[in-house]
Amino acid sequence: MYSCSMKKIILHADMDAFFAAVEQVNNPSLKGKPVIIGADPVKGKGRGVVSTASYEARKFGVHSAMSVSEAYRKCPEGIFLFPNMELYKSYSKIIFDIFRKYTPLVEPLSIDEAFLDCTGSEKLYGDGVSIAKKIKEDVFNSTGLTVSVGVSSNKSVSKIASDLNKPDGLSICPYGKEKEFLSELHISCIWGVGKKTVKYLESIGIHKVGDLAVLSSDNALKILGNNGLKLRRLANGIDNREVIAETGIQKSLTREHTFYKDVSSYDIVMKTLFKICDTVCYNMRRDNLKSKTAVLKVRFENFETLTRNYTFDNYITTTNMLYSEIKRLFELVYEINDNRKIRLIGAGVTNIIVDDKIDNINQLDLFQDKGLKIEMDKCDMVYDNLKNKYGNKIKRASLI
Ligand code: TTP
Ligand code: MG
Repeated sequence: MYSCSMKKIILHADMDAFFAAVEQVNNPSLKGKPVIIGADPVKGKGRGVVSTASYEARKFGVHSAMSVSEAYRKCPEGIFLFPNMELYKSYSKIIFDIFRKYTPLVEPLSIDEAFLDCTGSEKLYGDGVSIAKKIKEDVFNSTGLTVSVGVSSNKSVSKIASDLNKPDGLSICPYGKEKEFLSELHISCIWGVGKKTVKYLESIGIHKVGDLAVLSSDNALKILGNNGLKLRRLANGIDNREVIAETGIQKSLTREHTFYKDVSSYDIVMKTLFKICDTVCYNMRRDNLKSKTAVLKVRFENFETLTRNYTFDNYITTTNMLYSEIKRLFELVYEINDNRKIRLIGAGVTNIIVDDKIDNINQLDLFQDKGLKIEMDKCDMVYDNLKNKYGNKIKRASLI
């Protein structure tokens, strides 16, 4: 029998000490010095947290998310700078333009990090290792910055690999060796294994990825609940997720909200996310846009920004379908970073297609859903009709 699965070349690229490194190339007098990006430490009395620290500062034990006052105590000679997001964004653009030279399939994860599916680029640029080397060189020649790259046949392994030899790293996992590659690493490297899960797994003697990989599926389910089988697959080096490219055409429909004051209340975040999902879904139904991929964006108080996505088997049609997935994605992110306040959240859909074949859903009679081919929530239908008629003053009771 022929197998339809094809060996892929997936790269994960992550800039080294990004904000701090940009400051250093932008101002050469900072080269080789401990640079700490965050707030003013006010001689150890300042508030706020560290966004990142140069590798020189990391030697003193300074790291992202530490309070600036603690960073000051560990490294009083450090050069503390406020973040200059506009500067970092301009460098990010140069870097992502370089990534897109090597493949159109670039999925950004944050301002300094992306997956690249280079499967189709072999003829032009050589195998995965050659492509990774070229990208590293290109980024360095254009910006003076270093990037660490992981190369393997899937997202999860490449992401783990890029972190193994930072800074200026290049780590390769040969095809077919994924499981061995991971087996001696600590479980915390697995995507979705947060602090709480690590603590629990260690308490029952599971420390290495290899320990997780050998669990029977029954045990994985018993120990880790619904996520058990997925985490066990990842521990075995198996990950079939596609790299989802961001293109220039309107392919996404998202909304974001910056809080007036950074928030730590789960309820406020959830309410805001529901509101956003509601608006996005209404617009999607109104304009006959269809998507299977939900996206979430979270920016923490220290400007760390994460995006997560999930692709359903079916199209997202109801507000509740989108909202429950966004909620799940948020909870995955939040477990890892639980004590940080949130500055901004965003949600929506990506990989949109416009479907002209479906009649305008809004013209259908309220409860006459017999002939409707796509699943549609009745509450959404009533809501859409009222909103079309009376405009934005129509609000869901749950949001009043
Ligand atoms: P990271 O890639 O996580 O960190 P980094 O690039 O500084 O260092 P590394 O070499 O370990 O990759 O994050 C990218 C940027 O995002 C980082 O330079 C600053 C910002 N950031 C925050 O603002 N807060 C945080 O807690 C983290 C982790 C990152
Ligand atoms: Mg980085």
